[in-house]
Formats: sequence, structure tokens, C-alpha cells
Amino acid sequence: MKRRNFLKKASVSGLGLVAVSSTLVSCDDKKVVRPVKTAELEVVKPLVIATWKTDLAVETAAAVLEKGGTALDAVEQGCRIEEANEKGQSVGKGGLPDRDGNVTLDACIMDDKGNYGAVLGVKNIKHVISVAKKVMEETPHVMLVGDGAESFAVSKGFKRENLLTEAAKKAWEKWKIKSEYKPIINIENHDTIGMLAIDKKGNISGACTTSGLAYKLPGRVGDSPIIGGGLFVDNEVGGASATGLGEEVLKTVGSFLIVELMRQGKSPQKACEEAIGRIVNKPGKDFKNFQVGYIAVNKKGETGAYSIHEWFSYNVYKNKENKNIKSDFYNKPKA
Ligand code: SD4
Repeated sequence: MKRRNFLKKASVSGLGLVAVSSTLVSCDDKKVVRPVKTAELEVVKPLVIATWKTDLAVETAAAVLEKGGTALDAVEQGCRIEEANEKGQSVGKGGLPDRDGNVTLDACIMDDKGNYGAVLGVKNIKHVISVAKKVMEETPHVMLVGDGAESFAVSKGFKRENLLTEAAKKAWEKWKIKSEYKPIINIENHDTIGMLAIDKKGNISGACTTSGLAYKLPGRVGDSPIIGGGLFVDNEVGGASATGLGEEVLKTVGSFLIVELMRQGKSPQKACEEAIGRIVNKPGKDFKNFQVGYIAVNKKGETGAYSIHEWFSYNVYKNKENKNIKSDFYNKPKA
């Protein structure tokens, strides 16, 4: 096909082109970073992928992208939908509290230039993803925690509000009767949202927001707001995000691992599978009672997902369609 015809076809079908360069290491072991080839990749864009059944959040992000907005704005706007959704019990308002009854939120965001911003253990502010974006864009820091993060948010015009809904309070009061602390394997198909997007220019950004584990110890922070844990984006390679038991994700630096595996040539699917493997294959690891799920996208717009147990799903928007897809998983009955 002639280049001009291909270009025409590509723009009609929603494919785009991007130049990629590779690096070379010379024989005398001096690293010479220089482009050795320039290939044209077919890129599926715009594209959004997010953890769990997050139709409206993904639709919202996709609308930003279809209007020509950036991947960064898309993931922020998408995540805000779940933060405002009081029915979701692990994100934003309506999130389940720690064991003292306080709802504390964690969030982070990464843009296509490798910038990162995060807030950890924030009370009384619903849209922590937007606070994380402000940390990234308007401070010399990358992380703010607790009261400092809350005061920063208020100074930027965010309103304080009570995040503990009646439903979450009732659930906590019921939990207090036995006060048994156990991570829960989510089968309700809704939880922490991690979202990755590719905009029309082919740039990738990601975001992750959560209320963390229900009934956690006060002060506990999981993977979601930690760079390389709950989220990692490298605009030359792709992005990854996590949901589930954050302690296990952090111990294997899961999202960073997935992006690095993709850099080495693994598909997003194979990279997610290997990252789950790093958790479940630890000697003596009893993974029966906890869940971890990963999503990933590469620079071409290929996607992947994998979890330890069944019931993890994710939404993908591409070629103007938004679908919820059941993830493949590790813990299948042996035949
Ligand atoms: C955490 N990873 O705080 C989060 C919780 C979560 O699905 O994703 N739940 O560990």
C-alpha cells in the first residue's frame, strides 16, 4: 500500500502513526543512546483501559479524548466519576473507612513526560485525583500526605466534606462486632480504579484512586498512590495499573515491573501474567485469600490484564466502543 493511501486509511479507522526509536550499546561497552531505526507503528487511539466495571468513568475519559483532550485530562476526569460515585465502596465518597471509622483516600497520577503526583491518607476531600494532579503541576514535590495534603487541597479551592456515607458507616459498625481483619477477594466487580489512556497524539497518561483496604490500620497506605506500585507510565513504552492487595503489589513493584517487561518486548498480556507470577510463585506464598489484578497498555494500543483469582474485569474503550471484559486469571482448578 502506498504511504499516502495508508495514512488516509489509518486516520479513517482510528489508527495513527508514531515514530519509535531504539537504542544501541556499542562494543566497547560505552552506552551510546542514539536512534538506530525509525519504524512506523499502527497505534490504536484514542484508547482508555480501566480496572473493574467502570463504564461511565471510561466513557467520560473517552469523551475527553474524542474531543482532542489530553490523556492526562482524560484519566483525571474518568477517575473523578468513581470518586463521586457513593455506591463504590473503595473509592472516594462512600469508600469504606479504616478501623477507627475514618475514610482516608490515596491517589496518584502520571503524565506522558514522566511527571508524577500523589496524595496519601487524605481525609475529607473527595476528588483526591485532582489534588494529586495539582501536587504534580503546582508544587516542587511529588507526594503529600495526611493533614498536609488536606490543607494543600483546601488552599487550592477543594471543599471539605464528610466522606463516610450512611451505608459505609453501617458496614463498618457491622464489621466492628467481630473486628476480624481479612483482605477480601472482590467478587462484586467494582473496586479501586486504575486508568490508562492514549490520546489522539499518541501520548499516554495514567491515574489511580482508592480508599484502600476496608478496615485497614489507621495510617496504612497501599500500592495505589505509589509510583511503580499501583501505577506506572512510560510514554515510550506503555503503562500499567493495579488493584487488589496493595502489600503484595508493592513487594513486587508490580506496575513498574509490567512496563519494564513490555520494554523488553513482552506483550501487555504476557507482562501482566509474569507480574502475577512473581506474587504467586514466591515460595510458600498462600495466595488463596487475596486478590491482585493488573491492566496494561503498550505504545501501540495493545492491552492486557490478568489476576490471581476469577472475578476481575476491566473496561476498554477503543475504536469508539466501550466494553467490559472478564480478565483471565491464574487460580484455575487443575484439570
Ligand atoms: C490498596 N490496592 O489500598 C488498594 C486496594 C484495592 O481493590 O485495589 N482494592 O491496597
